[in-house]
Amino acid sequence: MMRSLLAVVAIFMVGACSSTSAGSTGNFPADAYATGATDSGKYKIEIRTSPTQPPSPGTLSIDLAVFDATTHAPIEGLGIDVVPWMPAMGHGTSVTPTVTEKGSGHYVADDVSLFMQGDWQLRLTFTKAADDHATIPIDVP
Ligand SMILES: [Cu+2]
Repeated sequence: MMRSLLAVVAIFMVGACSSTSAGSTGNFPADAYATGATDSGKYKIEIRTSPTQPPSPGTLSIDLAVFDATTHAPIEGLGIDVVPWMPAMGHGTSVTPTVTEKGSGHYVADDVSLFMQGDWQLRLTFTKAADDHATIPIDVP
């Protein structure tokens, strides 16, 4: 009787854990994986990766936190184009990431296809509330 009750509890806990693992909208860790600044120096960007950080080769979701380099105020209302690029091999990806603004300066890029191990870049183009570019290095170990 006691043993079967423990089994039920164990199954429930496994189910609870798997339901909190990241989907395409992502659960992102507290610590940034990489940081960078825009070409103008006006804005800084932190990135976080999901479903794992560091990322494994494959399709990721990436949280982009964009804030003012001086005041640290979050920057809202940006359009952001994300181009993954592997500079050592001179290739990008066949899949174009989609970017969704989440508020408070956070933007989530889904379908980021970092399909090989190695050093990648996220080449970012900012439009609407800004006119700027940034290149953020991202290592896929
Ligand atoms: Cu490559």
